[in-house]
Amino acid sequence: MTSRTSPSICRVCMNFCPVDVEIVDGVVQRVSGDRTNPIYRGYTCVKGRTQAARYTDPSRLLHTLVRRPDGTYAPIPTDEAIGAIAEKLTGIVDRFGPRSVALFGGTYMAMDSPLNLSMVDAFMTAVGSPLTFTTSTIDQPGKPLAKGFHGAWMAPSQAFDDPDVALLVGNNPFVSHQGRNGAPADFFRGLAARGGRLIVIDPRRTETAKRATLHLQPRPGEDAALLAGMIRVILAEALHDTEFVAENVTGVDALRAVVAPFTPDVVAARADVPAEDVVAAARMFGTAAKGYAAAGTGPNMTAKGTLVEYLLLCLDTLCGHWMRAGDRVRNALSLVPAAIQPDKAQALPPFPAYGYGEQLRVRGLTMTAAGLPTAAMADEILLPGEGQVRAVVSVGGNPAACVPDQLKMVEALRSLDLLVQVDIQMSPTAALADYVIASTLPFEMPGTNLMVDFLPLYANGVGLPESWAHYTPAVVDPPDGSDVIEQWRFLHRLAGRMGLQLGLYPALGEVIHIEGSEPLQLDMTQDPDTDDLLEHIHTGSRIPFTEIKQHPRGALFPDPPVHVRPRDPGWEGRLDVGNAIMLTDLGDELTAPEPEGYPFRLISRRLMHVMNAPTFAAPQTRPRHNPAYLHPADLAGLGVEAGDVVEIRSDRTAILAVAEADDTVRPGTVSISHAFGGLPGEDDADVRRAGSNPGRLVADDGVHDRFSGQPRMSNVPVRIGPAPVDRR
Ligand SMILES: Nc1nc2c(c(=O)[nH]1)N[C@H]1C(S)=C(S)[C@@H](COP(=O)(O)OP(=O)(O)OC[C@H]3O[C@@H](n4cnc5c(=O)[nH]c(N)nc54)[C@H](O)[C@@H]3O)O[C@H]1N2
Ligand SMILES: Nc1nc2c(c(=O)[nH]1)N[C@H]1C(S)=C(S)[C@@H](COP(=O)(O)OP(=O)(O)OC[C@H]3O[C@@H](n4cnc5c(=O)[nH]c(N)nc54)[C@H](O)[C@@H]3O)O[C@H]1N2
Ligand code: SF4
Ligand SMILES: [Mo]
Repeated sequence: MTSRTSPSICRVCMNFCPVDVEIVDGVVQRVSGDRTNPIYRGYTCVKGRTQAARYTDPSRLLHTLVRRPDGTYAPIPTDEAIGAIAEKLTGIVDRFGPRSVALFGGTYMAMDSPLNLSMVDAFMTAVGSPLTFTTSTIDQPGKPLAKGFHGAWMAPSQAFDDPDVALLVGNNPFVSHQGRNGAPADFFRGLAARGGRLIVIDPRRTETAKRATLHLQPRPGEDAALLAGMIRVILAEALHDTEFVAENVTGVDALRAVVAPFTPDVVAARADVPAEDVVAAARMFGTAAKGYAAAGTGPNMTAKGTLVEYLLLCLDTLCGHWMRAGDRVRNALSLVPAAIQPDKAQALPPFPAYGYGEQLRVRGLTMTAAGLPTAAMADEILLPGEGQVRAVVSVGGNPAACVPDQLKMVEALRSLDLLVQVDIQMSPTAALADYVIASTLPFEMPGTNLMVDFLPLYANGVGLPESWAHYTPAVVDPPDGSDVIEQWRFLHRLAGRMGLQLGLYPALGEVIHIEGSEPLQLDMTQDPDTDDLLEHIHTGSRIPFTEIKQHPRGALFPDPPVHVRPRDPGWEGRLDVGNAIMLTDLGDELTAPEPEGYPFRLISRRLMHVMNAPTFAAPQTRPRHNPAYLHPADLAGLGVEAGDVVEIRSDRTAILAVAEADDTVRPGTVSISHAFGGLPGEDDADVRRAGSNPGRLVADDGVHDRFSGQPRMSNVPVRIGPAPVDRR
C-alpha cells in the first residue's frame, strides 16, 4: 500500500478551499482542509470533505457514451466520439450556418479549470456562432446590468475594507459561500468585533439572518420597495455622504422624488415588516462610516433583479461606500490581468449594458453585460426560420434541469439534430444527449483559483479579503482503464477534428479587450500541455504564474501593494442614481397587480450538501430529495404532515414535492431548492428519491426581467395541496 498526501484546491464550489488530499494506492481517500492556510484556516464544508466518494462512485462515467437508435447508451472511445461529433457539427454548420450551433456553459465550466472559459470563447469564435449561453443570465444578471444604468466606481467598494455595516439582501453565505469567500464565519466575527452591524433582508430566517443585528423577514419580491424606503429615510434625514455625492453623483433629485411615496408605513404594509425596522435599517446603514450592500440570488430571481441591484448601487453611492484615493486595496487581484484592477477614485459614467450585439429572435432580447439571455435558448431551438439552433454542446452544466421552464427546454433539447453533453454522471441532460463525454474530475487536473480572484470585479462583497493565489497540479490520475477528458481539452480536440484554428486569449482578454492582449494560436495537431496554456491565460497578472506555481499550498501576495490613485485631472464622469428607466420601473412597483388564486409564494434557496444538481457523494451525505420547506402553521392549515407528498401548482404546471416543517420559513412561502428531479413525466413516482424541479413551474416567456430575460424563479405564485392519492 502506498499512501501520500498532496495539497490541492477543492473545486466543488467556487470557494476554492485549500485542501489536503490523501491518496492511497492512487485513489483519493480523504479530503480535509489545510489548517496551515492563513485565509481559510482549514475551513471546508461537507461537500468538499466527502468528495473522495465521487472518484470511485459506481455511477461515475468512466467512458464516453453514444446513444443507440433504440435509446440505450453504449460506451465508445472518446476520440471516436469526437470524430463523429466533428463530422456532424461540420455538416450542420455547412447546411444551416454557424448560428445553428449553440453552446451552454454551466457552473462547472467556471470551476474545475480556468482554461474552460477561454477555450469556450475560442471554440465558439472559430465556429463563428454568437450563441454562447451560460448560467449568468439565470443567476444574478442584475449585477452587471445595473452597473450600466448607474455607472461604476473605478476603485473597489468598501466590502473588503473593514466595513462597519453589511446589508445582505437574499444572500446566505453560510450555506452558499457566496459573499466573503474563505471561512464564512470569520467575516461575521470580524464585523462583530469591530462593533459593526449586519442587516439581512430575507423571507427565511437563514443561517446568516440568525447572526444579523437586524433581520427583516419580508414578503418575497418586495426588495425594491424596501430599498426605496431605506433610501427615502437616508435622504430625508441627510444621512448620505453629501461631499461624495456633490463631487461624483448625479440624479439625486430625481431619485428623491420617486422614493417620496415609499414612506416607512407604505413599505411596511407592502412587505409586511415593522415600519420601525425599515427606519432602523436605513439609519444603521446610513450612519456607518464604511459599509456595503449586496444581494444574492433570491432578489435577482424575482424578475426585478436589475432594479434591485440598481437600488443597492444607489445606496452604496449615496453613502459614499467606495474606496478613496490613497486607500490600500488589500485584496488586489493576483491572477487576472493587472490591467483590469480597479484602482482609481473616479466614476465611470453609465454605459450600455443591453440592446447591443446579437439580437435574439424572441422578446426583443439582446446581448447584455451579463451575456446572452439564456431564458431564450429553448425558443432559439424551437423557433423555425433563419438562425434556428440545430446543435447544442453543453459543458459543465445541466440545462435540462437548471434552465427555467423545464418543459420547454426538454422539448427543445429533444428536438435537436445533435446534443452533446460533457458530464461526470447521467444527469437529465445526459439522458437526452446523442453523446455523453465522460469528464475528468478536478483533482485529476491542474487548476488555479483564478475565478475567485476575479469575483470582486463581478460584484461588491464577493471574493477573498486578501490577495491569495493558489495553483495545484493534478494530484491523482484518472481511474485505471477509464477514458475521461478535461472539458477544455474536449473542445480543443473537437475543433482540431473540425479543421478549425483556435486562438486562446488570456483570461478575460476577449471579453474585456485588454490592450495588447493577443490570442495565442494553438497547435491543433497535438494535445497542448496544460501548464503551458495556464501560463498563457495568466499573462499580465500582478503575480507571475511561474511565481504562484512555486507555492504548493498557495500564498498571500501583498506585494507590490496596490493603492487607489486619485482622479485623473479634468475627469468629469458621474454615477447616476436617477436613471429614468430604473426610476420608472421603481415607480411602477407601487401599483403592480397581485395574482389571484395562488396563496403561496415559492422562493429559491440552496442546500448545504449539494452544489445545485445532486451529484453522487458519500452515501451519508447524499440528500434523497429537495424538501419543500413550509412553516409548521402552513402545514397544519393544509392538513399535511411533514414527510407527506404535496402538489405545488403554478399557472404553468404542477410538481410533486416532499413537505418538510421549518419554522425559519416565512408563513405563506415555500422554500425549495432547484435542479433535482428527473425528466418531466418520468419523475413523479420517484419524488421521495429523486426530488422535484421547481424550474418546471416557471414559464420562460411569462413575468421576466426585461433586460436579462430572467424569468421569475423566486416569488413564484403557487397553490399547494395534498398530492393525488395514488402519488402520496
Ligand atoms: N428554479 C431555479 N432554477 C435555477 C436556480 C434556482 O435557484 N432556482 N439557480 C440558477 C443558478 S444560480 C445556476 S448557477 C444554475 C446552475 O445550472 P447548471 O450549471 O446547469 O447546474 P449545475 O447543477 O451546477 O451543473 C452541474 C452539472 O455538472 C455536472 N458536474 C458535477 N460535478 C462536475 C465536475 O466536477 N466536472 C464536470 N465536468 N461536471 C460536473 C453535474 O453532473 C451536472 O450535470 O441553475 C439556475 N437554475
Ligand atoms: N451549498 C451550496 N452552495 C452553493 C450552491 C448550492 O447549490 N449549494 N449554489 C451556488 C450558486 S450556483 C450560486 S449562484 C450561489 C448563490 O448564493 P446565494 O444567493 O447566497 O444563495 P442562497 O443560499 O440560495 O440565498 C438566496 C436567499 O434568497 C432568499 N430569497 C428568495 N426570494 C427572495 C426575495 O424575493 N427577496 C429576498 N430578499 N430574499 C429572497 C432565500 O430565502 C435565500 O436565503 O450559491 C453557490 N453556492
Ligand atoms: S466550500 Fe466549496 S470549495 Fe470549500 S470545501 Fe465546500 S465545496 Fe469545496
Ligand atoms: Mo449560480
